[in-house]
Amino acid sequence: MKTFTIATIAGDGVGIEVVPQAKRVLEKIAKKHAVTFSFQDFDWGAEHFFRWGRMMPAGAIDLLQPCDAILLGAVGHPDIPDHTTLNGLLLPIRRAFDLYANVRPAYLYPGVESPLAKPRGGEIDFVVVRENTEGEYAQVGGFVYHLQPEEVAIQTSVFTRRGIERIVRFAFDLAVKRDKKKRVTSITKSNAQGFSMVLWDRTFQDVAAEYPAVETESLLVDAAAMNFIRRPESFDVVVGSNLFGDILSDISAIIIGSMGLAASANLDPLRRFPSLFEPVHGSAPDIAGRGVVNPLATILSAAMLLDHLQMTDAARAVEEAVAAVLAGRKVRTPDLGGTSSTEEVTGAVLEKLG
Ligand code: GGG
Repeated sequence: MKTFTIATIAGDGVGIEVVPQAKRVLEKIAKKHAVTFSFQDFDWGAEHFFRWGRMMPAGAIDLLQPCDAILLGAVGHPDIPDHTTLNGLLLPIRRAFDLYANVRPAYLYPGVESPLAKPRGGEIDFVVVRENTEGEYAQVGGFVYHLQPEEVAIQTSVFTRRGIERIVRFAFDLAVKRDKKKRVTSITKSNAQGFSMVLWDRTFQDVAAEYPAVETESLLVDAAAMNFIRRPESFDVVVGSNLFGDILSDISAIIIGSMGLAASANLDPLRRFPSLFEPVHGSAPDIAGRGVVNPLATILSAAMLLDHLQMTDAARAVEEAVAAVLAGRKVRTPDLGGTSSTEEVTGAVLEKLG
């Protein structure tokens, strides 16, 4: 029997509640698909920071590297600055394993209401592909006259042709694989950012020339934000830089009904290192510990993990079970207007899995 080693980092806040729910689903899948998941749980995050002064131990990357995949809950704590939590855990893992493709699907499930008036179930179906290792999140910069009245902060974006080319190519390959609208939309702000984003535009055009069967569109990020609301049904694959992809994927998450439904994969498409799967939402301290967080974003992230492990049937089974629960309109957490608990929603998914 094949065994996959899955590292779990539940992290902080609601992350501690949603990761065990995704594990319940993976355990059920293991029984049905004759595989074993060996979970290695790492208690890194805010509590680790309070005790040891760092979000994860110095050897964390070495501990994760032999695993087949990583499942992450959320990072962030009200008593620790956000830049400390993010730069102490998630961003270093993305960089260490060169997880350059952050894939964030936006699908409006039948039975779920979008806050937008027009789209019905199935009518929003696109994927945001976010460059995940460089750009605005490269952490290059520093302070001059630190903490003095004349303080200066410099934060430099890093855009490389190699980095842009590989993420744009990933987006085109995904559009071909999805075989839907076969359309890639590139997001920049090249009217204002005349170096990095102009390089992005040129690289996009060069890669696009290799995919004549794929339609292309280029939008400035402000126009893209507007069009995600105005014509969400027109998008197929949307590719953007680290910051723009991060921001736009919160819009795409909310127009499919809830942040609690937005899954994501941080992929090493070359499969040299373990890829990381996480809900798009953060640690949500306002609802943490109450047993009401929506587990579906993490369960759908686990489905993406199964896909990455080439357990395609199992991945589809999880997605169909989630779709059936949502179409039933009965068992749902408060973010979707329901009164069910986190555990009850997972229970309904397990029941649909049979
Ligand atoms: N689910 C992981 C998490 O806590 N995400 C919140 C967040 O702020 N992530 C930043 C990022 O994706 O770059």
